[in-house]
Amino acid sequence: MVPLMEHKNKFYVTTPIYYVTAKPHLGSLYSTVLADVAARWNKLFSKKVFFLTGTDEHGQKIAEAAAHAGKSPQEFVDSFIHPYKDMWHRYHIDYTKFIRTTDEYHKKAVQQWIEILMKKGDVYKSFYEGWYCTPDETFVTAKEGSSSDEAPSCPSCGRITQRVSEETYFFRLSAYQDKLLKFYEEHPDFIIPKERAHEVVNFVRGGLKDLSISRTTITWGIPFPGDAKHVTYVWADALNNYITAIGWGQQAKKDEFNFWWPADVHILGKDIVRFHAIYWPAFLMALDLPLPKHLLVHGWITVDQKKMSKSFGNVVDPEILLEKYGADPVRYYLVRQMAVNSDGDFSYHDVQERITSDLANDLGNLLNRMVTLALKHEQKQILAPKHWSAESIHLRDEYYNMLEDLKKHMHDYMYHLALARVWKFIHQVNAYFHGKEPWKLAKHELADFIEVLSATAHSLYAVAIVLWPVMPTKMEQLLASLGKKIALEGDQLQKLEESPWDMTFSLQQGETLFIKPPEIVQEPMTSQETIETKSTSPTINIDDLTKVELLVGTIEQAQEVPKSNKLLQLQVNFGSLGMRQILSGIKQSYSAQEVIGKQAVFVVNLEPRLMMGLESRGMLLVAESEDGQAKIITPAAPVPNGTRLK
Ligand code: ME8
Repeated sequence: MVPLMEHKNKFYVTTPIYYVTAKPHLGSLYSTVLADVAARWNKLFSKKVFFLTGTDEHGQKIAEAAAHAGKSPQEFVDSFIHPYKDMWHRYHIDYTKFIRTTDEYHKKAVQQWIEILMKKGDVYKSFYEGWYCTPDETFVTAKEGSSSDEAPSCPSCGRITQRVSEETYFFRLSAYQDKLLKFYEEHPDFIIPKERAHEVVNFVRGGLKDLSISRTTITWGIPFPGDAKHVTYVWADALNNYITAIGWGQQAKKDEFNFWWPADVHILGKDIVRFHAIYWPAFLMALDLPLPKHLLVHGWITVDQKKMSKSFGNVVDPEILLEKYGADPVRYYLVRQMAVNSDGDFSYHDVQERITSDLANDLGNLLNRMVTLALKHEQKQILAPKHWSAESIHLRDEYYNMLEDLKKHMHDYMYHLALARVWKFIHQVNAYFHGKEPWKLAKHELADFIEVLSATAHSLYAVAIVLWPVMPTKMEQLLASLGKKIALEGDQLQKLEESPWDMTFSLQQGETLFIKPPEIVQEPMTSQETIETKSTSPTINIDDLTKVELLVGTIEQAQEVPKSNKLLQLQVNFGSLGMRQILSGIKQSYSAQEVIGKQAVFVVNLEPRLMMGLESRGMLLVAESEDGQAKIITPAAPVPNGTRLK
């Protein structure tokens, strides 16, 4: 068995390196956000973290795309580096290193790898005759029994393959079949989720053929050492990025390499599992290097149940999402909505729903209500009480339970479950806060009021820390509202778990944490389409809303106002709150007779106004239909007169 390095207080995470034939799309963003979440989560434990991402720049696919664009391959790949780095920066992706496979140190290290393998006899020269899928950069074997000149389709993407017949260097993959099977057996959690391991094991059991690792019919690749006719096969080049980036092949970086390797987790989509679970471990075995601890294999983001890809023309542009919703809400949507272990369909409706319901209503409003109420009652410094009530202790127990469950989900890389668990707790905090009615306690029970503020602040503090890996900027803003900062020294989770809730908070009114997105007018899909933004009023907070007193009343009497072609004079019954005269400009839409007996919604705390010599003490709410007609707003079912809207 290949020995695993002893445990070190470090965490090394990687994303796939992306083919640079286009700007990043939502799929590449998804893998990269997952890696960023993993990196930041480990930083919370004060681990040393190395987060690697980058670009895969060689091979036939890129050479063809460059030719199509009328550029040299180098010019072509260079043009995508800024868009990638810029996008990652704007999505708060805090990578340690961005590797390009055209980097000199990488090219030299790959050549060194080939030389070592040649010396060992793991690489030999022969002839390859078969099929090749350029979009997937993969050799495809024809099905048993099919005629030798019938092009098979690629088992991964379904496209028709091309005939390849050339001299090549082979890697002796077949020699690693048994070792690989033994490794999978001894490391059942190598591939996450486990379901994905079966297909890999079955494939290897089916027999491994030696792998062609050089091409003579293309020139855009790393020159094969000692044989100028050949360039290195793009996957043999690309997979090695995971070791070359941290110094393998450079004498001066030996210690650095030994510190970081093996990778703790490689994150990748299910389309490239075979390369990572079979070829890559075999390459490492050939070097006598330890194998990565885990592969986190996530599903595909689909649009209308079809894989999102350039060729289907259904690519979602992360740039548009960023402009519409901001980086952190999109990160949250991706991590929460897409189950790591299965495919997930993208929809704007779901993005809006997640932001409105989870972020703005459940989390943002809770923070805002708590801080606004506290400051309104001049409570800025919130000290923890000496004794907690039973309800607060119950909430604190739920907080401990949440932390325990969350840690397990995060450890298993089931991030969508981790977020669902945090939201269960946020709902409990909301129920606690509203159940305690602190706005009533503020008037007569100051100690109880402060206790509710303190328990809520302790809960929100923990929520902000554990959600920081997913929404770093927003959670730093939340912490600032509590008078706190993110600390990355020591084990933050342990601190939360051991907290007896004895912190003091210094509350600050910040900007609204999450803004509800306006209704979608038209779904933007690709980068070519322009973004349609609706003009919206500035947002208000809940306190602004409660300033407006909205009551349901029944119109008991109605008559036309003489000489006015707009106004009706209404007498409205508000139950125990009495009758009121309200004038309304609905005469073009309703006759006086039509409105009598209707229940409707009124603003009742507007300043009284004189219209045509008559006093109006309120305003009837109406919606205007497309043809300009006023439509009275009526409760869906009758309610007692004087019912307040909330
Ligand atoms: O395969 N849903 O690069 P690539 C989810 N260069 N993830 C998606 C996705 C989708 N619809 N589309 C792409 C390559 N991805 C090689 C990798 S690594 C040594 C070399 C993500 O640009 C997902 O992680 O085609 C997938 O595996 C990766 O992008 C493929 O990126």
